[in-house]
Amino acid sequence: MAYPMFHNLIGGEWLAAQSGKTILNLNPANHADVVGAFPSSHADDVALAVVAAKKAFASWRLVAAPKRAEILVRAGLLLQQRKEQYAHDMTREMGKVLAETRGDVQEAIDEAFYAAGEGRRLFGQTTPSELQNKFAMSVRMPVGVVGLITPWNFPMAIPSWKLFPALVSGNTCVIKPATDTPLSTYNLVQALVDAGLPAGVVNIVSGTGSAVGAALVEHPDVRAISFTGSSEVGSHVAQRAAATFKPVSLEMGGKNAQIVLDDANLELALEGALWGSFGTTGQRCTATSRILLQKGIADRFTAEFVARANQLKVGNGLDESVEVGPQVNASQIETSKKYVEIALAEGAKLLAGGHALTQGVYAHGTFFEPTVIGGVTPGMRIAREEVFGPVVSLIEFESFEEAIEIANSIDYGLSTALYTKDVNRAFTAIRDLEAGITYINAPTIGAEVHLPFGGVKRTGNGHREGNGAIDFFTTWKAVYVDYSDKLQRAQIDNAE
Ligand code: UN1
Repeated sequence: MAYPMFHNLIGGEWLAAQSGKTILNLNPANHADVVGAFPSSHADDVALAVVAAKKAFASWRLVAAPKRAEILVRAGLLLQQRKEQYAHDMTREMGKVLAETRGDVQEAIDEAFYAAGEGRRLFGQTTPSELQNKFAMSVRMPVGVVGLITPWNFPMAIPSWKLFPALVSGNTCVIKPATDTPLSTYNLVQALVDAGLPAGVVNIVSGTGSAVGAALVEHPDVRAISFTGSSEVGSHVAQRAAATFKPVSLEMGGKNAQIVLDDANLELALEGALWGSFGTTGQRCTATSRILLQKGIADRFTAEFVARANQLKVGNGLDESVEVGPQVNASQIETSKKYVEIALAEGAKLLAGGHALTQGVYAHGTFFEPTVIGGVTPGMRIAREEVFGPVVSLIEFESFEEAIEIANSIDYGLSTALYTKDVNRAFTAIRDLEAGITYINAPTIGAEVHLPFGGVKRTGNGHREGNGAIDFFTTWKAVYVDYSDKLQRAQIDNAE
């Protein structure tokens, strides 16, 4: 079957990988559907892209920030026009249902307008000097060439979280799209190109993490790396980047808890848990993977939740009636299977799903049943390790304090949710939950682009995307302007 060939974007030109090799992008709902062939690039392609980005940096950094921002506004408007097409492309390459891929494109649109607003802010500070007739201020400077390594689960939104703030700040970029879902990054960058982005300001180099990602991290002229992916890979990235003292922003795993107290609106908690656990087929770093149930409502919640999980329609995300799409690839299916086995071996109970779907309409894709595991205790591996699939654990508790303790007892700290009507407990949870995000009466998924996004512990290394990305993509310069026309010695001439 014929399928399109895609090339790297380097210095404004579309170039094949120097290896001449490609990687096929397959529809996870139907592997016979080949979305396209993308370059299988290596360090030599990365090197070319970095040269192009370095060259473009010399002029891009001098474009006034409000003008850089206008390109983002135009790109945002183009994304609005192309939303439906790009959502279809994304469902085809990634699997999640159309309502969600429309949301993913929308998140990129939101980010375009939000980051564009920074073009007229990029605020620094002024402060009094300790000396007379001397002016002191701090200004934000771009970092230079930045390397962006992005995941497959939000194949347009997450690249936009990195590209747009990096660009408005005056950096030039080399982006490595996820190996499974490069088309959405291409679509995003195409919108930027059509919006008038100069050649070389954004370069795309496709390929595997071990070839392209590693080369970006090690390249001496790449000044910073922004990475979203697993904690294992993130740890390698940070260690390798340390050799050249590159700042690294890491956005990694989660094991997010939704806590439901006895006084909660049960219907709301059920809807939230279902959406948080099985939206995006559980493949979000913010996905609900532990539901903590207070004893008084646990039985009722469990029965209803299991019934609803069993009713979810699994299938090809291009079918508007489908609620849960495929997992992105066979290796993710293996992980889901493995964790179901581990959970059962540890003594937990399978309450719903638990198996790959392989027959009939599912025969040519990578589908897994929405899976609910009950009788889970906080020490079990299924309660502690990230699955990144449609597998959720139910854990029961007695007191509010115990729930907070269980929620915090893991190595991750991205998102948390509490369902209650008790305002005192809500604010106590906001204070005490160890996570970058806490929702009250809303599920663990659904962050908005203009708030800080990121987490603690194994989830991140302290940086934030959204409101916070500018801090990563700029570096401070302190500026002193002495208009006294004489030598004034700091710490000496102001002594008396
Ligand atoms: C992710 O899963 O990596 O908050 C990002 C959310 C989305 C982003 C998820 N807006 O669920």
